[in-house]
Amino acid sequence: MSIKVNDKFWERYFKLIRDEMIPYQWNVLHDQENITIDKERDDENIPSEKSHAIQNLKIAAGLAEGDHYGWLFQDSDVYKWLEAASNSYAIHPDEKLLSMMDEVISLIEAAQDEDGYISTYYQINNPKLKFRRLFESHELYCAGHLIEAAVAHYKATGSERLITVSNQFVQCIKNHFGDEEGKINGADGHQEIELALVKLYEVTKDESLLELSAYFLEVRGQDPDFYKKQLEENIENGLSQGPVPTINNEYHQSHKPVMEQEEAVGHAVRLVYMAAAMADVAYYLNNEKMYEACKKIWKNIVTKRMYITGGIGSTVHGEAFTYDYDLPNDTMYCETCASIGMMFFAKNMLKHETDASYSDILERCLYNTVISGVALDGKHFFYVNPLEVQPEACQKDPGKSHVKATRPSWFGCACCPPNIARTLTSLDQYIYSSNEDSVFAHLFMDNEGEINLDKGTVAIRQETTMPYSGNVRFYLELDNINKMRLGIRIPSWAEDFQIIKDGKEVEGKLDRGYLYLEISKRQTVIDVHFEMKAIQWASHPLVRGNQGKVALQRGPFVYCLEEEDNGENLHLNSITNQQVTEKPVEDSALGDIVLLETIGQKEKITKEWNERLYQKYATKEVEQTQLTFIPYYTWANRSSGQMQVWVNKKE
Ligand code: FUB
Ligand code: ZN
Repeated sequence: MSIKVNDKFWERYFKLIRDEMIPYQWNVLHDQENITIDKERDDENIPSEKSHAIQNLKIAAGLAEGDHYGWLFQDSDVYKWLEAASNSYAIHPDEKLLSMMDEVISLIEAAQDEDGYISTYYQINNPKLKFRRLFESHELYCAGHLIEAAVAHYKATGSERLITVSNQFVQCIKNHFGDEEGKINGADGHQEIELALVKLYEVTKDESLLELSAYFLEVRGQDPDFYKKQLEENIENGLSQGPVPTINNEYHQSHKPVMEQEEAVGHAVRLVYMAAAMADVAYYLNNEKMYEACKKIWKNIVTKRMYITGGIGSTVHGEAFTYDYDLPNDTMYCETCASIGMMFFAKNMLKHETDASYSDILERCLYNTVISGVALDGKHFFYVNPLEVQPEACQKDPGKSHVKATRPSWFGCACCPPNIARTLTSLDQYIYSSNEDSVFAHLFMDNEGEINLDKGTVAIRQETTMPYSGNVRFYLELDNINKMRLGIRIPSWAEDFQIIKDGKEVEGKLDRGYLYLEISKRQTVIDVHFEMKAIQWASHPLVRGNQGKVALQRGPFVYCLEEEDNGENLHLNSITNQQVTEKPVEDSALGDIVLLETIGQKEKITKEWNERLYQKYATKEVEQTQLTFIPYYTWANRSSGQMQVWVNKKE
């Protein structure tokens, strides 16, 4: 499949990534950008003086002297940058970018040990503890990001340099890990290599990579004491390793074998990276039991533990899931990377079954939490994506130090910024999937390309007014095929739709949220019209904080109120039964957007409240107010102020 996205909405992001994010992130990784790096939360142990990521590689390569600086996984920032740069190069080849990538690749080659190992923290500061503190070491997590970068770089440029580095590291890993006597029989504390190995398999067709991935998935949780035992062994072997922490197995999803895990627990990014890998391995190895396990985890997330914005992770403590229906709007985590991981999970679930419940979530994550993670200038980022913010609380409530009212320039832990860049530049891989005789359209954006089916090729082109309104036109041209099926996702936000094939309205067959059309002419034009209007969503009654509230959505975008448009004390506003109108604005400070407006009510703070905190209940005085909603992803791009997604509803 080869698809090129030429969509106005997304091309703005590709350009932003190419012109701003990639050069900016390159400078930050080289410690050449004059910025303040924020701690992701109040914690004096967070390394936030500088990135030092390139310098760490130089030191490991023997090209500079000094100590490692930053998190144990600082190398992954460089690998994710390289992946984003490769994807961007594929969209828009550019010699300067190619030479920047070559420079970094040379450094990685130089930093790699003879035996294939690379992890600059352990190489520089702690060689004796290589692979011996897997609960936190992130060595295989970094290997995974290296592999993903290698695959992207190979696909974009044809160069095998990083594939060679990856293969050498994989061999080193195979030499150390496995259930044979004398090997380490366990997995990294942070899942990532599992999904990366499948990607490497996809380009090399080396089946041992699939087996290694399956091994890492299946060994997790077999011995819940594995991480603890590793630390105890270090003590027995006289290896100095600092204080021994208590291991929280749920945090690492190592409390039981993955096939038995039915709920989303622990660190949210780890969980969804793991689940994405499980879905992929299950697909390639035809492992029905593993797919069934994925379905249980998926169901638990989307029916009980996910925010309407596609955010996951209800608490900062362990950046983790908590319990069913616990979705606080102002203390949540909703890490950008976690929603990116949900996109990976959804994409891989779609390989098993074309079911709109997967692609709806993919779209929800992408158009809301994922792009909320980057400011419209491409140089400021959210790690945590709240659904309700009061800036004073971010500053004065220690329990909300992780919630930022505006996007910082960078973080001590910089996992999210390059993750956004690499994901958005790979959007072409999320639009369609196919099988022997069908093409499935999951996302709607202008694009064109070719998809290979068993008997031939279909040239496909989408022209659409999405995400602003719901018109999509498909042009199909069959080459060597007599017939095929096109499955078109009917989004959950489209209350009605109409399909016109070669000028005639058709009904098609609806199955699990996809409308199927039989295509038998060489050239076919299909027009789809999705009704796109503001919808008011309610939450399950057990989501305590959303009781009596609604959230607005139009098309793929969830909306929010911001103080800039609505004044302070957003919590005093209510939506009434007045009509919600749409107001398209072009070239605004927030770009081209459609505002939603309605006449609501605002509770007055009457003078009786002066000097009082409580008084006997009396009917509240309200005044009419105009409420203006903006797409959630655009919030915090103008001023620092309050923001709220869920708003009181008065019948
Ligand atoms: O641990 C590596 C990355 O840093 C995780 O995926 C993020 O949640 C952040 O903790
Ligand atoms: Zn992150």
